[in-house]
Amino acid sequence: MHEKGDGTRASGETDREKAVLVSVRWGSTEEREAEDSLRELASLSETAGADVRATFLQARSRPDPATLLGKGKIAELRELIASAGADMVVFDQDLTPSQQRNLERETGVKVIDRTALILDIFAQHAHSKEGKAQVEMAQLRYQLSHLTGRGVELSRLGGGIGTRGPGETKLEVDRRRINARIRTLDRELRELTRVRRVKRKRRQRLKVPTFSLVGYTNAGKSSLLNALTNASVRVEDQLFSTLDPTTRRLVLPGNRRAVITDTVGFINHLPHQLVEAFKSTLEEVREADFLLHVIDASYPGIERRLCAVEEVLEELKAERIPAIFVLNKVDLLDGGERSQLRKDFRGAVLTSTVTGEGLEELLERMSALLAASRLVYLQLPADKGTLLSLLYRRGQVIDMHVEDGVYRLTAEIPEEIFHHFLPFVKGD
Ligand SMILES: Nc1nc2c(ncn2[C@@H]2O[C@H](COP(=O)(O)OP(=O)(O)OP(=O)(O)O)[C@@H](O)[C@H]2O)c(=O)[nH]1
Ligand SMILES: [Mg+2]
Repeated sequence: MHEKGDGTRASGETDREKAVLVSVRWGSTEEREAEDSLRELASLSETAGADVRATFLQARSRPDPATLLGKGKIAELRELIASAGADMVVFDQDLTPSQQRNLERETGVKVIDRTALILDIFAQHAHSKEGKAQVEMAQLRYQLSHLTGRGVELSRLGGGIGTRGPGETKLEVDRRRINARIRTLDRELRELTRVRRVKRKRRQRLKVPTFSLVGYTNAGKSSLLNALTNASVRVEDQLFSTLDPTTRRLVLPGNRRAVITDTVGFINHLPHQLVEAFKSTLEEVREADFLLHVIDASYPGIERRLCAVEEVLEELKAERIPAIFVLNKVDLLDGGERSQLRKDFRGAVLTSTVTGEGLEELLERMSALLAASRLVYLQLPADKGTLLSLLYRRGQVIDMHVEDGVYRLTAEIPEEIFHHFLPFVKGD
């Protein structure tokens, strides 16, 4: 996928862990999809600070319940580990605690899965108090789900890459202590969520429409935020470099004011513990008026990544928010590839934060979205008073009468709040 991001870890080459990556394909998974996923696992491993020595792909009709891989393949894997001088194995598939244990016994090295790896990267990249608390919460939940039947001896940070430094303290963590810690973190996070909500409410009261950047990790969301607002948010060729949301003001063509927020990127099989723990950060997405869905157009398999992002948006109940698709990094494409993209993704804006191409067009499109409203006929039940007042504040009520305790309205509704009214729109 991308070149190895050097300097991702301060440590020298010698203490980088040497990893073999394994993916087991079964059922209807296509080979290309599995290879793609394995390439992504390599990026993740390198971002986490490991040195990827070899990869190993097996197709089976169904996984072996004890070890995923079959007996013969385990022997092959053992040889590969020895010849590559590897000291760990990373599985692309989630492992149950007993599978992990069996595999560690069979291979003689540390075995982790994709979820543990992603949690580890998040741990390395968390800077703010909130980010750190969210990551720790996700890790504790992961540990908790992997405690069963294990002589519990886990490192504090979940036993991923980069968490085994010499100064590390191995802790005997039992369920009760994990739970107690989860409760403390939960209290802290609730308070931070409250503060975040207050800030957001203030923005909403000021009626400044919000655009939220969403998309796959490394698509160029932070670069776009910087390019559009001259802000300086950390941009790196790494996965999950942004964990803390950043909000910036923006003046769009036609002198329309808006704010734009950058947040954590998504990935295929984003561990649900993370979605859960990052709920308050991701609330920013759900509460946005519009989404800028950023896609790395230079990466093969755009559709798969689009679907992964759509899945997370659904989980966040943000799938109905109007979105502009932004196909970024088009500087890496030739003319033919660009026109193909224009055909495949009608309505998308092609951008490059490197050459500045498409940025004006994007700003124009954002402005047009703010200006747009729809004329509709609504039937609003009497208990939807807040929606009615929202309509009066932000929209244009053209005609209204009440019948059987139901408001019957003809109104112009701005695009950014339209999704609130969708269930009450009658006919055309
Ligand atoms: N060639 C090219 N590279 C780009 C472009 N935009 C961003 N990049 C590069 O893509 C990488 C990722 O950019 P970021 O802006 O950090 O991506 P992100 O979506 O914020 O990533 P996360 O925060 O990790 O989810 C960096 O190496 C950028 O320099 C572009 O238009 N063209
Ligand atoms: Mg970013």
